[in-house]
Amino acid sequence: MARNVPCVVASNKSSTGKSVSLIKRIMPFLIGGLVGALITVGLLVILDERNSPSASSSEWASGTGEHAEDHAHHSEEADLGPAVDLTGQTAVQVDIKDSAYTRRSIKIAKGTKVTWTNQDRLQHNVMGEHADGDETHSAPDAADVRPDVFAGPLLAKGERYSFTFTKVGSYPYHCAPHPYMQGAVVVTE
Ligand SMILES: [Cu+2]
Repeated sequence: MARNVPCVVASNKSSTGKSVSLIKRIMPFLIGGLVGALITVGLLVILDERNSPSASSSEWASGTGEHAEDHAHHSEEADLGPAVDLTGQTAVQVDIKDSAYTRRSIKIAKGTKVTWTNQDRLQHNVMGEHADGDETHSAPDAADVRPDVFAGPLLAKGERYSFTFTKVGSYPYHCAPHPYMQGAVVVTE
């Protein structure tokens, strides 16, 4: 019995010794984890602080976003270059090549028929500006194409779409699956 007590103590000691050494072993991980957590929290706070002003500035920007879009629009229109004057012709051709309309901006006389021909393997279409037209969307089915609506079907290589412009005005257009493809038709008397 007398031996048991020190034995128990010894075993206690050894177990506390073990748990102490366990803590010693774990401590670096605990500290590491704690430091990691603190760094993470710190980063989150910094990111949050960065986000909140940018969120409010983006809100502010979205207030002026329309202006920004306007500018983008103007610059896009400027990018189309000066309209090629084709007012002397009654039928006009525009090729679609390398995902672009070859004559991006044309000026025609009222009643002129414009024909777009796709030279790309990629399918393209031609359709007048509309809501959400700056996002990728589907082109009208060939069966739904109407002669009085400026919206053509997807064209395979070599296929063409024609539209006769009967009203004076400016007709910006784009490609449904590739809205960055843009062009314009200006119709004069
Ligand atoms: Cu396209």
